[in-house]
This record gives sequence, structure tokens and C-alpha cells, in this order.
Amino acid sequence: MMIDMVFTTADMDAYRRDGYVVVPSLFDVEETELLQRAAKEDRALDDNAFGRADGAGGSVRLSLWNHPGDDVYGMFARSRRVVESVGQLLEDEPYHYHSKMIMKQAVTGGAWEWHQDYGYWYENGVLTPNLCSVFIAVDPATRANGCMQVLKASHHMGRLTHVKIGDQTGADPERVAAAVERMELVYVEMAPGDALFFHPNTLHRSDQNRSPNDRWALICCYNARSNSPYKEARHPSYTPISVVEDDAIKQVGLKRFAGETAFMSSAHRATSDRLSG
Ligand SMILES: O=C(O)CCC(=O)C(=O)O
Repeated sequence: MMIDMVFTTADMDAYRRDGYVVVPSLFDVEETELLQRAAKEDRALDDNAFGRADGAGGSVRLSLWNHPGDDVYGMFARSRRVVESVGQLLEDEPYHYHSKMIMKQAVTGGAWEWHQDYGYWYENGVLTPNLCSVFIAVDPATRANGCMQVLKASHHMGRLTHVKIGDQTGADPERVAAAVERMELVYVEMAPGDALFFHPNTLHRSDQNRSPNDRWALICCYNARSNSPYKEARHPSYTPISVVEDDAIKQVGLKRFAGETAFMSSAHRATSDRLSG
């Protein structure tokens, strides 16, 4: 696959130094509205959602699928601008590892404990942390409704031991406490359509949502082709991404709302069983 340069050298340096980079307005207003509408009106997404207790009396809701389909979510995950950006960060061909809709609802939305995504994915036979997650804000994400928090440069610690906290798997609380004392905690406030690219060893969490506003997000996760897991696990081995041109989001979204009834693609439906991250 040809990888075009999407990130500047400064973006790449920031990602390597800090473990994340934010791209404001990666998606325009029309694309973002299509994503919001698709997600909020999607019964199948809702039916497939499951909860994860946060250890503090709340529960986070999410829906997860392994292969991107031909629906609006698939167009985001397969869009050239995302796939090529990730390819640049991975310095390898990215493949889709899974996507999830985080449905952090108004008033009752639960928290996420401090964790590293590679804390989970290591267990799936993935040998190196050469993966990347792209958090795309569906709703505005603010401190009030539980935006993402990242610990800047925490990916340099490498993978931490993870332990059960509620229904979630969190990073070793003693190490996290020491890291929080020494590293900068950043509240990543985002407008719909902004994208946060983050390294799988970046420690991140988010608060419960006690505000009257939802905080939904689409997170698309990618692995490097050369890092395909050595054993079968809950997320796929290397599968080439059928990359779509950037205008595909609008084409598919507008078609969807021009009267199509079957929204969730069969590929999406088939794999959105109760998988966990
Ligand atoms: O949505 C959030 O606040 C965090 C989600 C997350 O960390 C995850 O899905 O691994």
C-alpha cells in the first residue's frame, strides 16, 4: 500500500514524544452530522451494546465490531485520510483491528479506569505495541461530560501490569499513582469531528458523565500488518483494508438517509456480538 504523508514532521514528533496527537476537524460538519445521526438512530448498535462496570457505581456502554462494513462507521474506519495517517504513525501497512462506539450517555455514563490498550491487546497474542487507536468525537467532549484524559508521554513506560477493577481491566494502581505525580495529565476536550490518535501504551481514562449531554465517540483501532497476532484471539489477524476515498462518507451517509432501511451492514452485524476491548 502507498502511504502518503498526512502528518507533518511536527505531528510525528509530537506523537512519538507525547504518545498522542489531536487533529482538529479531521471530519467536516456534514460528515460528523451523518455519523451522529447514524449512531443515535441505530437500533442494532443499541441492541448490541453492553456495559462495563467502572468500579465506582457507574457503567460504560459500548458496541464493538471486528471488521469494518459498508456502513457509515465503515466509511470512517476505511477512509483514506484515517488509514494513511495511521500508516504513517505505524510505519507499516495498517489493518483494522476493531472499532467500537463508546456510548457514554448523559447523566448516567460510567467512567473508564486508567489503562493502556496494549494492556489488553498483549493478551491477544500481539507481540509489539505497534498499534494505534483513533478516537473520533461524535458529540462534543468536555471535562463536564467525561472527555478522554491522557497522561502525556506515559507510553514511554512500556506496558504495565493490568488488574481487574470492577468489570474493567485497569493498569496497576500503584504505578499509575506514581506516574500521575510525575507526568502531565491532559484533558482532551474535542469538538465533533476532531480525532485523537493515540499510542497503545498511552495511559488514558475518563470520568463519569453527570452532565445533561451525551459523550459518544467512535474509536477505530489498527494494528500493523507485520504485528499480526501469533495466535487466534478475539480480534482479527491481518486482513487488508479496502480503503475508500474520502468522499465515501458523504455518499454512503446521504444514501442511508435517503430511505434505506437496512442500516447496519451484514459484516458489521455478524461481528458485533458481545466482544470486549
Ligand atoms: O471513551 C473513553 O472515554 C475511553 C474509552 C477507552 O479507553 C477504550 O475504549 O479503551
